[in-house]
Amino acid sequence: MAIERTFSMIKPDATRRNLTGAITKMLEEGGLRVVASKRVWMSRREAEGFYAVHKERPFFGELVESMSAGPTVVQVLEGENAISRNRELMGATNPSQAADGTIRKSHALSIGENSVHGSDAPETAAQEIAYWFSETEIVG
Ligand code: RTP
Ligand code: MG
Repeated sequence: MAIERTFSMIKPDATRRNLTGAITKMLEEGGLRVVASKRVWMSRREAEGFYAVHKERPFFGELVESMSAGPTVVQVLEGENAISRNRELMGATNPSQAADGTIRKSHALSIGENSVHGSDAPETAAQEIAYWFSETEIVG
């Protein structure tokens, strides 16, 4: 089993509803450890940079708007197979398709306001962690 790190966000739709603790508890109970965490209110420019891979997608404007509409909690999570484990705990992008017990099934409002983000591969995890954190902010 590989100990990995992944990047996670508790999105503005969730911080607005005071769900930071509830979601973090689901991540911790799912076997992941929070090794870095901070609350940020991202600018439109930061949201555009973070989601640059989606810039041609029809939902890009809406995504940047919702991600800069309030505070986000950015986190680094560590654990066995953390990348895939976090994606399992999150559930499907569209909450109507997410499995019971997942974060999105329990808390997401819609496909756009879906409460959490998690990196999808080792390369994106490394890039996304470096986008928000310096090495000294991560304490394993
Ligand atoms: P994420 O990257 O946020 O962990 O989610 P994901 O892999 O499940 O979804 P992805 O396809 O990477 O899309 C990134 C985020 O864009 C928003 N989205 N909106 N309105 C729409 O049709 C739509 N599709 C995607 C979601 O907030 C999604 O998490
Ligand atoms: Mg994605």
